Amino acid sequence: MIDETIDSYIATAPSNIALVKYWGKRDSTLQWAANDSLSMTLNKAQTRTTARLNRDHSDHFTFEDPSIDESKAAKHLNYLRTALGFEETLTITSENTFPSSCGIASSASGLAALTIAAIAAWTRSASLDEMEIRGFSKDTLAKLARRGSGSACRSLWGGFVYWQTGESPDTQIVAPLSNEYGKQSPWKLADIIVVLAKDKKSISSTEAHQSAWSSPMFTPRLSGLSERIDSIIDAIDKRDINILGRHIENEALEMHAVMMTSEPKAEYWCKETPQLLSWIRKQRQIGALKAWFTIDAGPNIHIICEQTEQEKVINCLNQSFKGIDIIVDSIGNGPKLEIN
Ligand code: 2P0
Repeated sequence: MIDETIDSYIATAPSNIALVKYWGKRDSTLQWAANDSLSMTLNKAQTRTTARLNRDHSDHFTFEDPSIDESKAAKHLNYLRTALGFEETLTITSENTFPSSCGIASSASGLAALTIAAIAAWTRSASLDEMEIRGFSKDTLAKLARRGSGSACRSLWGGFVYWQTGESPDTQIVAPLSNEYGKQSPWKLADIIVVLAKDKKSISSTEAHQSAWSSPMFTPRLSGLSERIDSIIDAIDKRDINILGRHIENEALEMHAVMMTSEPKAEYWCKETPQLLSWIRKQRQIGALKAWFTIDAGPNIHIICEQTEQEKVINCLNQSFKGIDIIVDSIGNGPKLEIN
């Protein structure tokens, strides 16, 4: 039974789409990524998680979306409690603001929201500012969220977020892109997600990360990445969609080439995935659209374009593919915390 006198700590955290992918780890316990990654925070795709102290002997979870991995969440909550020296158990309720089972990964937003809500409840913090006063700055929260899911550490800020691997697991840095952040408003990019398949992944990202090193393409990828990241950061700074687009497509294809040549293989595409990729390229070639793609660990395609191009892309998709399932998202802000 819910005790009405106990406060609810409600954290809302955004998902993010990686423009430079986190793929492969140097240490899976400490969540030390093999390479730097860079993401765009999303606006609509969010997880809203409520934590309440439950005066009980165990945690309780209600996930109103089956795409949130409950065992990952339970393990992370135990990690946080032990690592931070808290004792109280929690009742956790979590829901995604995007449609259930739409094929969008929710571990980034889910684990970021869980980290914030749980620590807010344990420290009785009513805002992110109060959490900072109690020793939990966004930097600290990002480090903690990373232990639950690597990509979650990039969901602590809005705009473009850069996760640098550093020289050791402890010196990893996550921060918003400073130049971009210094501007009056972020570059208004859209992410039009084409949902091609909603099935559960045949192999989880966490498992597939482990096999990345077995791909003959993985080490060559690592040696070429810093140049690509510099080009992408420069393109964001100059707001040059042509250069950004070219690099993010190569990046997504390279990650999937690594996945497909790993042992065991992680083949996430469905038969429509390459058809859609060809379609996007064709639309660019004929001058119909200024849009580029990226792909997550799944079959669905994220079409990245400037928001001024968004309606054109949506109309063109609807004309070419009757009944196509799309979610229109855009660059968004960081997490929020409220108390009820
Ligand atoms: C990313 N992905 O950068 C990459 C691109 C998927 C493809 O991070 O094991 O769920 O929890 O750290 O964060 C998905 O992997 O893996 C991911 P864990 P995670 O967004």
